[in-house]
Amino acid sequence: AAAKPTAPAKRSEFELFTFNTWLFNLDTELCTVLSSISVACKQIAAAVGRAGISSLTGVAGTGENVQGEEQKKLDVISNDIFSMCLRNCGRTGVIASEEEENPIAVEETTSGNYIVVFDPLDGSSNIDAGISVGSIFGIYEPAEECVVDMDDPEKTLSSCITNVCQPGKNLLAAGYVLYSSCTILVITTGDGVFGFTLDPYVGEFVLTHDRITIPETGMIYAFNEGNYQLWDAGVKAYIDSLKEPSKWGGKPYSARYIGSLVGDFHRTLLYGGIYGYPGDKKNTTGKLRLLYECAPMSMIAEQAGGKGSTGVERVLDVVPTKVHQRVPLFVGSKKEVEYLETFFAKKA
Ligand code: AHM
Ligand code: MG
Repeated sequence: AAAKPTAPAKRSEFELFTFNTWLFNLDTELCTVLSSISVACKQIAAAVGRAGISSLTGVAGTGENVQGEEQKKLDVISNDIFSMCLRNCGRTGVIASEEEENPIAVEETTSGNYIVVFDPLDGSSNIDAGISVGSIFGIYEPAEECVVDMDDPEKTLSSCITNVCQPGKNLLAAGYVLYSSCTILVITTGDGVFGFTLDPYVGEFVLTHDRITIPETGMIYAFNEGNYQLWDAGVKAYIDSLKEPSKWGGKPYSARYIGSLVGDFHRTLLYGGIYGYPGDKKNTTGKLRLLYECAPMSMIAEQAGGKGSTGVERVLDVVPTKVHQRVPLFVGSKKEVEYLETFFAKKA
């Protein structure tokens, strides 16, 4: 059942509308999964905040992950925290992480059987400089009954992959947690977008952003322009056009790029504008992963009145064929993403 919570008028300055209160409006099984994710993210926030003090910066020495990227200590820790919380909640059938090659069938499941996809610590190249990072997650219902056959690991794995490889339009819930000057959890269960800020004194996520809507337009773009020479003519022409003062009759757009999807997306959600990671000559499908980066962010954008596109297709319609599949991503204000799409249409 979709949540329809809106914070009631405050009766006292001490009254808090917490994430846990909000969760009571949901199906109890889903509520248990989301509650476990919020606990994982509180733990990760604590680890990120103390990284420099407790020697948690730097690489883990575990070598490259499935993405061919060197794992940081905090990537490994965050993945362990996320996985343990999801296993312990007893309601997840399959989990798939950016940090693990294959999805995992959860033996501890008692009921619920949700499929959870996640990137436990996105933007981790920023950690050592104390710059914003985040966690991203999406939750699906099983596409088929999950086969867990300990004598046949291949059968189990193929069933897990089928359950995980669902288009974003099937998502029951999507969210992220930004670890920045404050820790903020943003979530949708298909009925609007809500933001909860972690009160460090009380230890609870408190509703601070009730039904977020993204501005229809916005004068900020977030692209890694270092890749400009590798882009297609359409993307180059689009970015060039944003620098023309005449475009909307006013000043040129501002460029902002943290290099942390969660931070760049969160600013776009609140202030408007566009975030983009195009395909390029070297990586034709871009860098970002469909299942646990592009699809959850696109669901949140759509639920807030914005758009998520590959340039030629709605991100939520893309059916994954691989767990770690990449797609180009353009997400943000509706009119900004539609304007970008006209440059792809010209090319076709
Ligand atoms: P990660 O999952 O390995 O952290 O990579 C994803 C990150 C995003 O947060 C960010 O938007 C992007 O990579 C930045 O990439 P680049 O450094 O190529 O601009
Ligand atoms: Mg990531």
